[in-house]
Amino acid sequence: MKQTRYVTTPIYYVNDKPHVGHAYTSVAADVLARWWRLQGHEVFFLTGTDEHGQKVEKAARDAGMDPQAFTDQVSQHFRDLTGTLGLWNDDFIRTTEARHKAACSALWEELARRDEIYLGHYEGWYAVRDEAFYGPDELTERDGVKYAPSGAPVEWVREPSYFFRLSKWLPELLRRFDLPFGHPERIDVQPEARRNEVRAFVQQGLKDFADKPEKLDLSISRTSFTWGVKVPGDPAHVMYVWLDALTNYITAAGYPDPKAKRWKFWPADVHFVGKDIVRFHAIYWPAFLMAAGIEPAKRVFAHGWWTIEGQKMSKSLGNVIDPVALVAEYGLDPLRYFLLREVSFGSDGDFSRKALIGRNNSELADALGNLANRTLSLIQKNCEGCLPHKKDPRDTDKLFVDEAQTLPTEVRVRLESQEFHMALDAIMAAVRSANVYITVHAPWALKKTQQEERMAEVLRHLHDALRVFATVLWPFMPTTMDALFDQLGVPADARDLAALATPLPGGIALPPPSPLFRKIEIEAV
Ligand code: ME8
Repeated sequence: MKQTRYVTTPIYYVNDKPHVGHAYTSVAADVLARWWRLQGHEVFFLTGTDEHGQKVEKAARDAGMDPQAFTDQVSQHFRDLTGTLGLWNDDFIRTTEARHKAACSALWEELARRDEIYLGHYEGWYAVRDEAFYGPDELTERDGVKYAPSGAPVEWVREPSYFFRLSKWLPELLRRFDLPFGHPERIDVQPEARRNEVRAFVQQGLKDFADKPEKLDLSISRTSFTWGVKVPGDPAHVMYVWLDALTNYITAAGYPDPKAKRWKFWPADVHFVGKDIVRFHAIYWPAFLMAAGIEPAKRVFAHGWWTIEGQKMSKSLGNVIDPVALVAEYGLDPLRYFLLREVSFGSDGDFSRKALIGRNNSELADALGNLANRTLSLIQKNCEGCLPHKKDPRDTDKLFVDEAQTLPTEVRVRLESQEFHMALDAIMAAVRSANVYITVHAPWALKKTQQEERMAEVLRHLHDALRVFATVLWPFMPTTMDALFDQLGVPADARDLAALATPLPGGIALPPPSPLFRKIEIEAV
């Protein structure tokens, strides 16, 4: 039976159009999903939109629209973006869909049945922008307004509310955070710094409220607005938008139907999130699930934030980057490559046009593009356009041939731990070695000195290496690598990792090559 794999992006708020931060998470999840597809796994990749809550309700009101019409419109921008970014997602979920409301109600009822929910009164600080509650000691005050650590203004809220017994689950969470790697019950929060942050937050809470742990319970319903999923049996309340939103990950897997076709994908392998929403995914979400008797996701991976040309991305600075414009300007694959190459996944990074152009020109156009073009042009010109037969490598070829052959294993190890930048580092090191190899063995000169047999060998080793590069780079740049596969004569059913074990037959005709990447002029920007 095939191994099942499940990866998610956060579902995006529809208060505004998509920006480059959204594109980043989505591309990372797509690369991992495609990598698993290359390995022959059965993959479920989910993305979608988060459409309830006060923040979205307010955005609809500001636009002078009814919330449903407004969310239909903005959600469509996110759905269109999956096409623009070349995502191969298996589903696109909207929290306003009937299947999702049904899943939320079922989860609520299960929690109520297990006595994990009680009715009380909420009094405290709430930030609409973050859709989050904050403790008084987390706030700062400026000009009479109080702010959350995220910079969002908070307001005082006092209303009847249902509570979730979060306090009860915190010790169990700590136990699971601390289990060794590979333990089936471990909740793996990555990177390490985020795991420590989440652990410390839970530990501090347990210490501060040792004698009144119920203070750590979570308010999970609101009565002051209506744009949300109604609480079963008490329609004056709508569910807290994060309980609603997090549930999307099981809705799409078919919850509450245990016989659903997709339930085999749960628990998810990786939830990709930005660093600002780790708390929700690493504390609340696993606690809700454990309380309902459902296994939590295996890993939460939090990536960093992008600044834009050295500045925080913000509407007021007018520097919010539209990913659709970026794709139009630089092409999809250079953008996908840049996002995962430029910074280590998990750290913050700076988005600059100069850096994107630099990576495109030196690594894609020069190093990889020229290597492919030189090799394939020589095969066209000097081998009558036919792939040379495979021969055992001579001693002087062995190091190069081995490096290419072991590359997929190295990439696998890196991608299994979501070190996209390290996977690309290893691939680019191998591309550089191939450029050294072609320069040292100079196949263009061998023809002239009547060493045609040797020339054919060298070109074949280069062709084999290019096939490996196309395979391991396909998850990152699917369109361009499909073009490279075409030029290399790799048939459609041989474009995966297992197929690399079977060499292409010598003698097959290859099409004339054409450039894979274009160089971008810095002056043009
Ligand atoms: O948080 N760089 O949605 P959202 C990188 N609906 N990532 C960034 C970024 C930046 N400059 N700005 C934002 C939500 N992001 C909830 C999720 S999931 C059940 C509900 C990231 O549209 C941010 O970190 O506000 C987050 O992961 C993602 O964009 C979606 O943000």
